[in-house]
Amino acid sequence: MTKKITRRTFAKLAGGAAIASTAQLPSFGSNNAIQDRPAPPANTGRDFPPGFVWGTATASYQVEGAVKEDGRGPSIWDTFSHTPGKVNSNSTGDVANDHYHLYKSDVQLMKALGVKAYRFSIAWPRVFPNGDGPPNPKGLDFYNRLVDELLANGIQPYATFYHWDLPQSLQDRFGGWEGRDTSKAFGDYAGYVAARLTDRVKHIFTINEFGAFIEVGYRWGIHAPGLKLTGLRLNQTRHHAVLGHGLAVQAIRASAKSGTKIGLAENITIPVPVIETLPNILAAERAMREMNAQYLTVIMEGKYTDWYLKSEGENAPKFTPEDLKIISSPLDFVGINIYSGQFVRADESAPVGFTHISHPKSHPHAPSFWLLIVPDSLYWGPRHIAKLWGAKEIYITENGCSAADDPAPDGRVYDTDRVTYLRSYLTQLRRATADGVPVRGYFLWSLMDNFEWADGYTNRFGIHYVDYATQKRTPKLSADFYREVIARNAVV
Ligand code: GBH
Repeated sequence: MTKKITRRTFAKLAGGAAIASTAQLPSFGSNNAIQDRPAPPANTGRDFPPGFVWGTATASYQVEGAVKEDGRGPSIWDTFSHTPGKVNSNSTGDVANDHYHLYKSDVQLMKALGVKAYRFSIAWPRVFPNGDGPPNPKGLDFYNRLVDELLANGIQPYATFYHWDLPQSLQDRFGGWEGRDTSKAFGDYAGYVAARLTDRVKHIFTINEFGAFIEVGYRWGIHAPGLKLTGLRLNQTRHHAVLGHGLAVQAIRASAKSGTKIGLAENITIPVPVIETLPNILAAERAMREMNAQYLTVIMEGKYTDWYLKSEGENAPKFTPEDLKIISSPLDFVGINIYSGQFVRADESAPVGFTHISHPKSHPHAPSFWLLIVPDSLYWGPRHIAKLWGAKEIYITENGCSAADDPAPDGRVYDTDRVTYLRSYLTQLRRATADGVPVRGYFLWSLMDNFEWADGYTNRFGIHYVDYATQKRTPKLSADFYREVIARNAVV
């Protein structure tokens, strides 16, 4: 039976004060004055460690445009996006956000947010138009200008050396990552760039998302170069990608100024214990190694897991012990891109002791169908990495979501769904730092809407809305949210 609460009873419950006017709002303290209440709310239980690095991220082909400028060579994404039917509405990155020309005002957007770091990627075909051979100094100059502009505005540059825009010439001559020569060319390019930028760039990510550009580009054919490899050819291509990473780590170490930190940015598959029991947590840790066997596990452990080699049988990649040493060259930090997770539970009858629980159809997701909402992934991802491999520094190199983002009549975008997503994910990240997981920073994907690969310009991920007809950027509600998070160093 529910008792009807009268206005009077409510006033009593609320501490005896009348609620008729704002001057006499109910108060729980002895002093009723509204001014004495803490405002803004305290950060208790929501704060991040001091010095936590808040940043935003983008990638060259997704924002730069200027694809024919200053001697840039073509990349596999130019070829792919210009092939009819490959990208939604046949969109291309020819102009994209014109960041190549608008980088100074884009740095001002970051400054207004208060970010401490910007993660951008270097277009390999700007620096080496053919992938190898003669460099193109004018191409590297763009990144010199960008880095100087960032530093002049108090923003630390974090550079990714490969975010999928492979020089077309390497695809034509070596089959891209199918060929070991591409791994070698990547190492050479990385050493060349590191020698010229590390007087100012102190953090380098070799490769962005092995698990995406190989699987989606060389296996599913949905991204450039649009191949559908299987069996040994696929496994060998995966091997060449991690080998390229290892060669790059070694080349960067050899040519960089001291104090340069090297890592990667991998979209690991994150097993989340479906209920946090000890057996499920241990099962999730076993799952973590197996679900990432071809990429992060071999990089961290210097060997492929027994289960991966066994299950691939004669299609397992061919490699030498020397390859494994190169692949597992020590890193200074581990970067992970986290959007979603996979629920698992312990299962003694399964080969490695875990079972993956498929999402029901009703599990909520962002407009991008693959982006299932699993906030706990931002807790378990870094925790698994610290626990399994003893990583001392971890960065969340991407996190964010797509949203409908229809501008309101006042021209602004009130992306409450993105704010809700970010708040719930960051709450889990904060749980990780509070548990002592050494997460040093977080890069929100993305600073602004941009070319979303095969989705073209649909599925916006930015916290700034981009009107592509005018190149005008407008902060969304999520930009206001992020500015507040940064200012308070806390989930808000
Ligand atoms: C990141 O990938 C990328 O690093 C970034 O460039 C991108 O803009 C951002 O996420 C948002 O998507 O078409 O069915 O094959 C996140 C991992 C891997 C998720 C590829 C989408 C393609 C699904 N992505 N995947 S499908």
